[in-house]
Amino acid sequence: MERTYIMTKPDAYERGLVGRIITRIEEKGFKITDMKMMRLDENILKEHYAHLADKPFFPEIVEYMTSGPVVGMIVEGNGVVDSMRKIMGPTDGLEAMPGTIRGDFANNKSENLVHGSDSVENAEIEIKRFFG
Ligand code: IDP
Ligand code: MG
Repeated sequence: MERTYIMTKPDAYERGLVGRIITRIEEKGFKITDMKMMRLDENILKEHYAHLADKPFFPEIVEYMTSGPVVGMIVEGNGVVDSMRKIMGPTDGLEAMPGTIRGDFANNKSENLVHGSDSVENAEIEIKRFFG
């Protein structure tokens, strides 16, 4: 069965939106097969966001992502990787359509509530990274 790695970000926790994000996953019919709350550090963020590590805004990402707890989840289902990316909406909350998580709850490109793997291959790498 296809799997993806979903992670609510610290703003979701701070704003009390973790439950509503989980609800959207469940409403779609996907199964959460593992879940844990964590505090991330700079090292794991350099790995997880390696494609952004040399961007000028990387320090802001680290500050944001270490500002509170994240909730990591393994989510299973047919086509779950692409489907969850659709449910989340694009990176920038101002461009995300209403009805998507980011479209409904985010209004910028940085604090956008949720992470979701962008390919089946990366999903397996990220699941290993956060769940071992
Ligand atoms: P994604 O989360 O939609 O896959 P990525 O490009 O992989 O987007 O970026 C990872 C995360 O880094 C984003 O979700 C966002 O929190 C942050 N980020 C990406 N681009 C920017 C930017 O231009 N400014 C500030 N933060 C950004
Ligand atoms: Mg990404």
